Order: sequence, then structure tokens, then C-alpha cells
Amino acid sequence: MTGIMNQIQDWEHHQSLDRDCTTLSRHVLEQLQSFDSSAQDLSAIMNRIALAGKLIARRLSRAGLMEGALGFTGTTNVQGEAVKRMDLFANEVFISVFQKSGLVCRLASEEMEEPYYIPENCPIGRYSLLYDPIDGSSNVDVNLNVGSIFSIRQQEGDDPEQTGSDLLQDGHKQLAAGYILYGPSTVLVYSIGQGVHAFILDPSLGEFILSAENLKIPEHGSVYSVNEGNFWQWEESMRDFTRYVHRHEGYTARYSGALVGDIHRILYQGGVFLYPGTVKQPSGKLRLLYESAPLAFLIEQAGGKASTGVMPLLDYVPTELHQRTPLIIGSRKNVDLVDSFIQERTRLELERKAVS
Ligand code: FDP
Repeated sequence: MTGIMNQIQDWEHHQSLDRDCTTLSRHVLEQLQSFDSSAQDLSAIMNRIALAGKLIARRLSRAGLMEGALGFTGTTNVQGEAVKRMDLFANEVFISVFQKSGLVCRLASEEMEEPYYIPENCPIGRYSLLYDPIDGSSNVDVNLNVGSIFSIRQQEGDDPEQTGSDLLQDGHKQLAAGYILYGPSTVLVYSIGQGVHAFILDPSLGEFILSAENLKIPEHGSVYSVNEGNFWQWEESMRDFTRYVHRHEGYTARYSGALVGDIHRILYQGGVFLYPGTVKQPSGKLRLLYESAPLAFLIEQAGGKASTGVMPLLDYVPTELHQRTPLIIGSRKNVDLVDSFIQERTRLELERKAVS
């Protein structure tokens, strides 16, 4: 037995030495092909986000053994949703890694009603970080995968009221976006508008190491990922799509309860994720600035597509910071298929109105 273990350790040792250990910060600089101050800034920001990811991953890995790490806080957030202790912890982690960094002037997250300013950073750091600290919080207490989503934007103007009104712009304005998936391994996937790249946290090094460069989402995939429990609350077009995949061979349902996990699968294997509007929530559940737009930026960079059902998701301009949008995202052909059901229902509706 000891012999086999030694052989495995030897093999693992050689495997890791054979790898070209590209770290995240080096990768950002290589991507930008520059060492100027904005390239250095972006690289440093990504490094801080990675640090937040490590701190959150460490907490998650032990949360079940710690007093007071899991469960609800007893409060609700700006959206009226019950806040979990891990949501608060992760929100604070993102703030704390950017304190005194000179990098990010303000942070906005779904856990905070208004943007959080770090005044000492503002004279030099004109960037804003928008983030969902823990995506898929319902998975936290049962030890299933969760994620963090992030987006970096440039601050425009002085925002005198400190409400972040300049952030109410379309998704093309994002400089970078990505997510961290806390699963069997911790994976960071990001794009600065030059393809999509994945890094895996090597816990023995405490570093995110490049695992895949220039990821391309398959043009079509078999997965459809949606909470079918909401079927009776959807518009007819969404039910048409669901009936279609039930009746055609080659589709399979996967829904993890955490958007980041579902998107990660779809990025690698193809398919479509949907969170349509419901009767109770006509704009769906997902927040545009912290969830949908960053993931749309990433998926489009990988050759996929994202739509609200009415327009390309990245074109959508919000009117409020915590705005929600329906989301249809994934492989190009799958998204087109869903959109075709929406267009068909719209056409029928117009015809019906014209006749009556
Ligand atoms: P959660 O509220 O648990 O944080 O971000 C919203 C989100 O999770 C997504 O991660 C997830 O895909 C979705 O909501 C799950 O919502 P439903 O339970 O309504 O399906």
C-alpha cells in the first residue's frame, strides 16, 4: 500500500512540475500585452478578487464545523430576501480586500442598498467592483456548490449623491467580468474582453493556476437548466420551449440551484440556462448588474449568447441599481431556439390583436 501511495505522490509531483504554472496576475498582464498603469491596476484588481475567493473558499470548507457560520442572520436584504451569514461574510470579504488598495473606489453588491465607497482609494482608483458575493446561497447550508460573480467598470463622473447612477449603463461597458465557483475545486473564470480563461486554486500553493485558455462554448448542447417548478407561472412561450425539449430526444435537464455552477457546466458542455419572468416576478429573479450582465459578458466572449427574451442582454440599460431581468444564456443555437418560441408567441399575439 505504501509503495502505491509513494508512486502516486511521485507521479503527482512530476505532473505539477511539468505544468507551466501561469498565475492569474501574470496572465492578465500577458493578455493586455502591457505593463502600463491601467494594465497593472487590472492585474492587481484580479489578484484581490482571487484573494477574496481564497478567503471565501477557506470559510466554506470549514463552515459546517464552525459556530455561527451557516444559517440565516434574521435580516433581509434590499431585495427583501432573507440574508444568510455566508452572504454577509462574503460581502465583507470583498470590501476588506479592497480597503487601502488604491484600486477600487466603490463596490456595489446585491447585499448593499447603495454603493460602498472607499474614499481613500478614490483619488487614484477610478474602478467600481459590482459583485454577488454568494450566488446560490440556498446551497450553502447543505454543502453544495456556490459561487461569487464579479464585474469591473470604470467610474464615470463624480457621483455626488453616491448612488452609483453612472453604473446604470449597458453591459458592454464592463471592463472585465467573471466568477469563482466553489465546488470540489475552487475555479476562477474571467474575461477582460479577450477570451475566457479558467484557473484552478491549488491549495498547496495558495495560487490560482491557469487550467484552460480561450474557452469556447459549444454551439449547441443537450442541457437545459431551469427551475421547472415555476412552469405554471411562466409565459406561454417558456412553456412551449419546455414542452419542446420534453418531446424531442437529445435534451437533458440539469439545475443545481446555483447559477454559477449551471453556467460553468454549460460553458464547458453547451446548453442553455433560463430564468424567465414569473407571475410573481415578471422580470425574473436575477440581478442585471451583479449576475446577468457579468455572465453574459463572459459567455459572449466564449462565443455564446445571452438574451432577455426581448433584446441582447448586454444591450439592456437598467434604470435602477438592483434591477432584475429575465435571462436566457448559453450556446448560440440553444438561445436562438428559446428566442424563437418567444418570437412565435409575440407574432401570434399581434395577429390576435389585429383580428380583434
Ligand atoms: P440564490 O437566490 O440561492 O442566491 O442568485 C439567485 C439564485 O440563487 C441563483 O444562483 C440560482 O440559479 C437561483 O437563484 C435559484 O432560484 P430558484 O430557487 O428560484 O430556482
